[in-house]
Amino acid sequence: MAILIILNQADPYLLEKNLKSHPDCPEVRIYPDVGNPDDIDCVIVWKHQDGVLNDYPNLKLIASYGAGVENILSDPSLPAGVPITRFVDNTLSDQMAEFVLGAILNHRLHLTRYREFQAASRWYCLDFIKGRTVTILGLGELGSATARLLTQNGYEVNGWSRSEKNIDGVKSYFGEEQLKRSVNEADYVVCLLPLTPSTKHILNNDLFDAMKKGSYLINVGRGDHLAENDLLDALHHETLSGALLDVFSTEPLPQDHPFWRHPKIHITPHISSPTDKAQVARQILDNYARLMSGKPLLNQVDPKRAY
Ligand code: NDP
Ligand code: OXD
Repeated sequence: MAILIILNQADPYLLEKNLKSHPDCPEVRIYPDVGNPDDIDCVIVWKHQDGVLNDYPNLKLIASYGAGVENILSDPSLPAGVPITRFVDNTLSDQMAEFVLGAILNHRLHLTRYREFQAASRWYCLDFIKGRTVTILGLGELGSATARLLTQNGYEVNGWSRSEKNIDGVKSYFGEEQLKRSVNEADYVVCLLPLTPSTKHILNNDLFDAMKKGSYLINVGRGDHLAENDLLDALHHETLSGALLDVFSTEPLPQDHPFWRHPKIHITPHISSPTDKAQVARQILDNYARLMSGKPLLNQVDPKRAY
C-alpha cells in the first residue's frame, strides 16, 4: 500500500521528506510516478487536475494539503464514497489571525503609503484611521481565531456564519438574512468563508452597498468569493476605500490583470496562511493510521455541506 502525493503550486518533495521523517510512514510516491495504481490507498492533493483521482481502484482516503477543499469537491469525476479530510491546525489559524491583524494595522497606520512617500522623498504626515470595527465573514477555525486576536487587540468584532456562535466579545450574525446587517457598521470586512455554491461571488455590489462608505475589504478566503468587476466599481465610486486581496480567481494573478496596477488594491500572493509541512504530514499519517485501524478520521469533510 502507498500514499500518492499530487500537489500543484506546492513542493511535493518537501512534503515527502516530512512524511518520511516518521518511522511509521508507508511507501510514498509522487505523481506522475505512480507505479502500480492498485497500490495507492491514500492521495494527498492540492489543486489537482480534474479526473486524476479516478485511476486508483483501492483508494480509501483523499487528504487535502490545505484547509480549503473546493478544488476536490468540484472535480466531476471525484471517486464516490471515498472520505475526504482537510488540514485544520493551530499553526494555520494563528498565522491567519496574525496576517489579518497585520493587514488592518498596515492600513490604519498607513505603513505602505509612507513607503510610497519615501520613494518620492516626501515628508508628509497622515492621521491614523480611527475606525476599529471589524466584521469577519466565516467564523470557523480561522475566522474564530482571527476574531479572538482582534478582540484581544481592542477591536470591536462581528462575525457572520451559518449557525449562531458564542465567542467572548464577538457579536454573532448568522444566516443569509443577517449578512448585510453584519457588515453595515464595519470599518473592515474580512472574508474567511469556504468557497461553496452559496458563497461564490458573495463579495459583490449588493454587499458593498450595504457596507459603511469608505470601509476596507480583506479577502483571504478564495478568489471566487469576489466579483472582480464589482470591486473595481466600488473602488471607483469610493463605496470602498481599498482592498487587500490574498487570493484570486486565477493564480498566479495574470500579468495583465487590472488589480496589479490599481492604487487602492494591495496584493499578496496567497500567502496569508501557508500549510506547515511538518504538521500536515503528521496529521495525514495520523489519519492514515486511523483508517488502517478502523477509527474515525479527524477533520473529515461533509460533501453535502461542501466545506
Ligand atoms: P471552516 O469550515 O472551519 O469555517 C467555515 C466558516 O464559514 C464557518 O463558520 C461556517 O459557518 C461559515 N460558512 C460556510 N458557508 C456559509 C454560508 N453559506 N453562510 C454563512 N456562513 C457560512 O473553515 P476554515 O476556517 O478552516 O477555512 C476557511 C477558508 O479559508 C478555507 O475554506 C479556505 O478557502 C480559506 N483559507 C485561505 C488560506 C490562505 O492562505 N489565503 C489558508 C487557509 C484557508 P458554520 O460555523 O455555521 O458552519
Ligand atoms: C488553504 C490555503 O486552504 O492555503 O489551506 O489556501
